[in-house]
Amino acid sequence: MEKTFYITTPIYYVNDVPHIGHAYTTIACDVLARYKKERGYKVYFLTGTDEHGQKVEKAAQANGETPLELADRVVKRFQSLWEKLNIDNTDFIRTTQERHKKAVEEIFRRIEAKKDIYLGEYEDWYCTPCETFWTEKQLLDGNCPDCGRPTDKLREESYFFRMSKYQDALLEHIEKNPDFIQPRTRRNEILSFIKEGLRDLSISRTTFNWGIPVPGNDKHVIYVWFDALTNYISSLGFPDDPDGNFKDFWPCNVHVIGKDILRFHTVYWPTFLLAAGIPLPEKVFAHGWWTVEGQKMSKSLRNVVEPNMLVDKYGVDAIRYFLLREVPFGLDGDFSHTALVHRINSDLANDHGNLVSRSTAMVNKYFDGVLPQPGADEEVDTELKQIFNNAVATVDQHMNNLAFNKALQAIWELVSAANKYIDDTAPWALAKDDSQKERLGTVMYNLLEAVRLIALYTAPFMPETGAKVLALLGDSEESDVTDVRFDWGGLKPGTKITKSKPLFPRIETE
Ligand code: ME8
Repeated sequence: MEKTFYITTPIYYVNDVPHIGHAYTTIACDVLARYKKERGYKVYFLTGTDEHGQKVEKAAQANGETPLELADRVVKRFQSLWEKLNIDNTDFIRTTQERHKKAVEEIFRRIEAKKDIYLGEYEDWYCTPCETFWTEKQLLDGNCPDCGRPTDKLREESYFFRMSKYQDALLEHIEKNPDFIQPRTRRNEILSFIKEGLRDLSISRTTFNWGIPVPGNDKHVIYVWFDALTNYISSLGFPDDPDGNFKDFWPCNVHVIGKDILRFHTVYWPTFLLAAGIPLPEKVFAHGWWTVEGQKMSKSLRNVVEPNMLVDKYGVDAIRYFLLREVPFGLDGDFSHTALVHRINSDLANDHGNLVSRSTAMVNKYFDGVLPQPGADEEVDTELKQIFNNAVATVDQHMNNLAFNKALQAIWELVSAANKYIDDTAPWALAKDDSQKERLGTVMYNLLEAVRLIALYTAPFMPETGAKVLALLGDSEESDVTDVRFDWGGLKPGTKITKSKPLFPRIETE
């Protein structure tokens, strides 16, 4: 049976334009999706936009447009940014699409049929920016405990989901599946939240219109989180096409999210699914939060980092690399131009870029650009091969743990090993001695093979650079990506090797 892999980003609200935080999550998912493809998996990678709810309705009103006009406009901003960042998603879901609406209605009906949805009355404090209800007790000085902004007292008729009924089942699931919520600190946070007791959840609103009407009672619209979370199955063709993508890809392998929306994904979503009789996702991974030059990103501080501008200035691969290399996935991080420039100059221009230029230049100088046949191994060659062979499992383990920075560290150990191999074998000295021609050929072969493997490893992170380097080595068939390509010895002697231009020009700083 074919190996499959399903990965999702959150669907982003259209009341805000995309910034570096959104780009971060989406790039991380793209990297893992590309990596799994390289490893021979059939991959489904989903992203999209969350277009309903009061927040979007209010933003549209403020702009003097309809919510759908706003959504149509902002969705283009997201889609063009993903294109610019080389995001290779399988589908893009919008919650205003008919296919999504059908899925939301169906899951609502299923839960209602089980008598786990009932009509009641609500009185609580509502934070509109967070689209969340709070009890009086949960408020901090009368404000939202999550974002600190003021809340409004709301009393309304509402449909409720019997979330309390699923408390024990959810606890048991989390306890039996230690990897369900990652990282571990997040898991502990959710465990103690559930142990405090789950209340029934209000899942409809009557105070505004912008949403999917409750089946059979269009005075109510369905709560935006009930609506939004369903995107993860509506994209797969649930409920109309149970034998297609839904069968192949559900349950999802990993929902990647920011830590801000952990509770929705690890309490609400799994209990909805339990009630609807649908299997739970395998894993929810919550990454950390980016600040900018030490400060929280906010429109009022005018410090929102605009990804389009960064790409124009530094190039797409440098941005993708930096975001995943700089901060362990799961921890908070700070974005600074100094740190970015430092990474570009040292890791990319110096370590990786120089390796590729020196290697391709030498094979051109000594062998007219035709890859020689390797001869017998010396100790230094065996060591190099061993380092590369060991990396296959190490990198794979880090990628499966979404430890992108560790995977990159392991890959850069390969870069260092290859650079050290050049110093140790001193090809320029071998070239001066005709009797060492065969030895020089072995060194060149091993070096270029190392460059090929590094290109394969870096390609999910830096697709343009990866493809560029592989093309220099006469390998342009990106489609031919299978596990075997990670074995040592894939380059064919006799291949024409093109001399590389600098991959990453150094950025001059004052
Ligand atoms: O919450 N640092 O959408 P949203 C890191 N529509 N990541 C950040 C970030 C930052 N400073 N800012 C945003 C929603 N993110 C809902 C989701 S899912 C069914 C519905 C990223 O537009 C991070 O992934 O507010 C966070 O979880 C997401 O954007 C929130 O996007």
